[in-house]
Amino acid sequence: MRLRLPPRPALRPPSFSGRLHDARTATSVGRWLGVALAVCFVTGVISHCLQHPPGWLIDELPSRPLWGYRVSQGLHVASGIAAIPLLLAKLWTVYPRLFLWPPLRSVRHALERLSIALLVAAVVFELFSGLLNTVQWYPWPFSFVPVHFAVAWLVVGALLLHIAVKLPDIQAHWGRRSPGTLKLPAEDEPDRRSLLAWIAVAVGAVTVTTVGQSFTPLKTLDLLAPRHPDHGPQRLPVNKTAAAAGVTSVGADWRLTVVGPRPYALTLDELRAMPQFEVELPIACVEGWSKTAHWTGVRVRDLMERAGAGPDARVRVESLERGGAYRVMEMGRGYARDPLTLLALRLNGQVLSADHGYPARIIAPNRPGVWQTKWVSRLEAL
Ligand SMILES: Nc1nc2c(c(=O)[nH]1)N[C@H]1C(S)=C(S)[C@@H](COP(=O)(O)O)O[C@H]1N2
Ligand SMILES: [Mo]
Repeated sequence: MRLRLPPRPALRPPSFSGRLHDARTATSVGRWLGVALAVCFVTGVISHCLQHPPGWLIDELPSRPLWGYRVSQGLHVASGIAAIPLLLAKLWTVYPRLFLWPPLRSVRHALERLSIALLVAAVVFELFSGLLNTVQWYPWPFSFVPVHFAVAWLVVGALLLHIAVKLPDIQAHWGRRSPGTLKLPAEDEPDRRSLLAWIAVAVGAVTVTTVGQSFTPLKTLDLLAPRHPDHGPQRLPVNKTAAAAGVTSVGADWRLTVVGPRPYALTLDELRAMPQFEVELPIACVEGWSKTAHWTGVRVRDLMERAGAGPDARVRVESLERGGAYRVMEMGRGYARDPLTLLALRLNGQVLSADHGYPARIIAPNRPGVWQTKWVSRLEAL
């Protein structure tokens, strides 16, 4: 039986003169994009577990390595940024297929195109919502974290499906000596190599001009990232200033309240009279910047012990801030009993500035910046 194809439209689909819209180029670019998305996904799940752990995980979260969250979130943002030029290159390589005629050949073909549409939409959404989050711009009505996290799973599902469907093509074009590759015109190879080289230059350029926000050896090249690790009071960036948080008048009547079986309150002078510890720990913001600083203060576990709390207690921390998502924070016992977790009073040798949380803030190892609560007024054993 002969299949009757629909007539070609009067308006002819465009023809493409570029010769690199082929499976070999799509495979070359696709595998780098795949690596970037895989790194971005794994580090994103780590970030999510540290920021919003499910109940059973709260006490199991490790407070080591000290730099764990800093590296993982630096990679998350860097791989997401690197994926943007890779995605654009990949879309350029395959976009002539948008104009395939007939657009749908079978149910299988329809499902394949649908899954690609879903994949492209989800990846574009993830990369651009993430990028806008790094500059703290939220031009949408939904809350960023849950939606960004949910769509990440959509990307993974659609990507695995895409790889499974394209596996024969991927195998045929993986290496220069793969069987499918030989059939392509050899004269395109130099063009393909220069295309790939320019993609590498683009990825290198966006990486080198932004990665210094967390990888401080490259901080002098940090031209495009929204935060520079050295810019801010006491040589540390600030996310929310004291003015923005409405914490502008901390007076001599400030007290730290510690609640446990034997609750008590301390003045700032009494806190300063307790044994002080010094730690070298980073603030690692989920938005991508991070920087190590020198903190001095009182161990949270000493404060909790004095209130009669057991070594397994979780700690709830409250800020003077009136509202805001980070006014209240809870830490699992892994962080609460870590000797490096401090209620810090000093930063880089000086009394904390208002923007860094005067009179007291939390600093804990291997934790997202959002949970390094500033302007602390109350600790409670749970
Ligand atoms: N009370 C309170 N603490 C807070 C925040 C906040 O908005 N309110 N922002 C957090 C975020 S998102 C980060 S990255 C760090 C930044 O700390 P820094 O300003 O001292 O560098 O503080 C955290 N502590
Ligand atoms: Mo942050």
